[in-house]
Parts: sequence; C-alpha cells; structure tokens
Amino acid sequence: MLDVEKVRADFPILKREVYPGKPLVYLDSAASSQRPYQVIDAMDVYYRRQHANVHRGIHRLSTEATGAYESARRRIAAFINAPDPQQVIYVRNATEGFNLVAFSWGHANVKAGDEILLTEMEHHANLVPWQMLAATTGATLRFVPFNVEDGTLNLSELDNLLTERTKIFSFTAVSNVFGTVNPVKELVAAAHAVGAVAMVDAAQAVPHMAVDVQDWDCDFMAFSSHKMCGPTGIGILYGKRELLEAMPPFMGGGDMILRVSLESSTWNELPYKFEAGTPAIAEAVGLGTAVDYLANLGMENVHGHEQFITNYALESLSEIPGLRIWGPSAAQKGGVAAFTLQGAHPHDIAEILDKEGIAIRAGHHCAMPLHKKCNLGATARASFYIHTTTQEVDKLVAGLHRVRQVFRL
Ligand code: 7TS
Repeated sequence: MLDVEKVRADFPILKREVYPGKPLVYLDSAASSQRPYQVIDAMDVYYRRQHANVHRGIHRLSTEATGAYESARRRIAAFINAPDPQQVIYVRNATEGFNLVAFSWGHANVKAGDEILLTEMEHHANLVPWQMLAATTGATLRFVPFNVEDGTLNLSELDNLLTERTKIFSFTAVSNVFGTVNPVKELVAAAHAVGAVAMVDAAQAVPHMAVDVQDWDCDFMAFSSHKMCGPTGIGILYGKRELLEAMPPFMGGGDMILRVSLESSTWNELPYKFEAGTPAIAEAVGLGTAVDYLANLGMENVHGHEQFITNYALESLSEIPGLRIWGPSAAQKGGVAAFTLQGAHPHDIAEILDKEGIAIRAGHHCAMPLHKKCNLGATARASFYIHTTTQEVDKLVAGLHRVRQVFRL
C-alpha cells in the first residue's frame, strides 16, 4: 500500500491554498499531473550544473548532458520493458507520437482502399492524425463502437471490422473519459491475426499501472510525461525495431542524419533518426526522474491506491441525487469519474467547486465523438492519483451538495 501522507509531502504544490482557507484539492491529474520535488530538483540541478547540447560537444558538460539524456532513456525503456532503449523515441507528447506514426509509417504503408481501425472512445490525439492520413491517401476510417450504458467496447463487432484491408488498429488502453480499461493484449492479438499493425494510446495507462510492451506485443505505443509526474514538453513513442527501421524520418535537420551533401542525406540509426534538432534535454532528465519516482513507489501500489480511491469515490458520488457517473464500474475503471448532474451544467459545477479549492475538468475532454454518442455536450470529470485522499473525495461530495443548493436541485 502507498503511504499517501508521505507521497503528499513530496508534492510542493499540494501545500498551496487556492483561495484563503481553501487548500488545493487537485482532482485533474488525467489532464496533467503535478510533480514531486524530486523531479523539480533534478531539472534544477541539470540547469544549474550540467546543461550543454547533447551528442555534439567533446567538452565535459556536453558529455555529462548526453549521459543524463541517454541514462533517462534507458530507465524509461526499462519502465515499459522495451527490449532496447533504441526503440524509445523522445517526442513532445503522446499527440506527436500519433502524428509521427500516421505520417511516417502511414504514408509508407497505407494507400487508397486500405482501412484504419480506431474506436469511438478515442481522444482527438488518436483520431485527427488518422483522419489526416485517410484524407491524403484515400484510406477509410472504421470504428469499434462502445456501449453507452457502461462505456465498454462492443467487441462482438471486432471480427467484422478487422479484415485483410485493415492496415492498422490504433486504440486507447484506458479511456480518459469513461476510465474504461480495454483488453489490450486481446485487441493487439486480434489485429495481428489479420496482419494489421497495432498501436496503443497509453497516455492514461503508463502513469497508473505496470505496462509491459513485450507482454502486450504492441507495434507502437505513445504516452506523455506530464501525466506521470514528469515535465511538459516531452513524451515517448515506443516502436518495434523492424517497423521503426523501415519507416522514413518524420522531420529533417540536425542529429537525425549520418551524412549530408547539398543534394541529399542519409539517416542516423535509431532512435536519432526520429529526433531532429536540439531535443528537450532537461525534460528528458525530468521524465527519467519521474520514472524512478513511480518505480520506487511500485506500480502495483500506485494502481492499488487508485483502485481503492476510485471505488470510494464511485460509492460516495452515487449517493448524490441526480448524479450519473459515465463508464464502467470500479472493477474495470482507471482513476477517473466523469459525471453529469441533472439541472447543473458541467462548467457551472467546475466553477462552484473551484471556489472551494477543488480542481476538476469540465468539457468534452478532447473526446467530442464520445460525448456526441452519449448525447452530451460536456461532462464534469474528477480524476485521481497517488496523492488523492478519501478526505479530498469527501470535499468533492460536499462541494457537489453545495452545487445542488445553489441550483435548488
Ligand atoms: N490520449 C489520451 C487517452 C489522453 O487522455 C490524452 C490527454 C492524450 C492522448 C493526449 O496527450 P497530450 O499530452 O499529447 O496532450 N488527455 C487529456 C485529458 O483528458 N484532459 O486534458 C488532456
């Protein structure tokens, strides 16, 4: 089990009051998590003592910066059990990971008449890049539907949707709205059975549970640092070696080349082929430290605490009259609770809670098609992480009773 009070002491921002007498109750980690001092300090030390450009200089600082940048890559690779750190590519965020694959792999492998399979519950990051690829190639998009009642995928359709025309099946491991934990291994195997490539959106998985890319056997996987105690501005694309080696680069420039003449160039080896220009070095150092921090807590403990707190939250919230929680029951759900309250708009809910120091997100959470299918314009969403306490959930519930009073519900 996590020692939650000890975890809380690591997060300087949790000591802050949002308004006088209203300490921060941060229930928006699904949008972006907060950072422990270990991550903040590692980046601070890097800038104070080590910074220089990587892979360029002979001088001492450049060697140290390169060492820190590559050491972080090795720890991140170990965290997701990648066979080789060369298969771990630094990108800006999960979104860039999808754009990289859709552009580089997509244009080399997808043509008119081919199909790209997604699900109806995807974040826009795993939807729009494929729409762009379909528009330029003439490929067709298809979607695994979800059940509105419980936010789970309707897998009885899968056999019809996966065909020899399917080139790639890209899906989320965990929905950022419903919290649904999808059966990743099963879905990857189904894609492989028809010869399709499988890509996993792990933006809401890697921060919250032990992820093993070799066990999943996925071909590509993307996630963001800022949702897992790391800095913004960096994320990871993992890929199988033979696919990454066969793909053309995404962007051209320094560091990604072996040789350049005025007319043409040859590409550097993995992972540098996909890392054009000066990278986010301090951010890589920060993400490496975030991975150490989570690994130290133990991902089983992280997941266990989130399940405990999600269970507690679902039970407490279900006692509020007129409130509906969207998505599956706690057993199949990550640490998010998206809800609607009859008679109160999600934005009003978020505003009233804010005055109590409680931060939640309201809106479509970058999943407009999901909301449309549920006949919703928006939901309110509370999301939980390693520092969330039952007292904070109690404050959320009290805040929602206050919303009911304000609207005389
Ligand atoms: N995929 C999923 C499942 C996500 O939840 C998000 C971000 C992304 C991809 C994109 O991540 P980015 O770092 O590239 O922006 N989700 C959210 C959210 O739920 N609220 O704000 C951002």
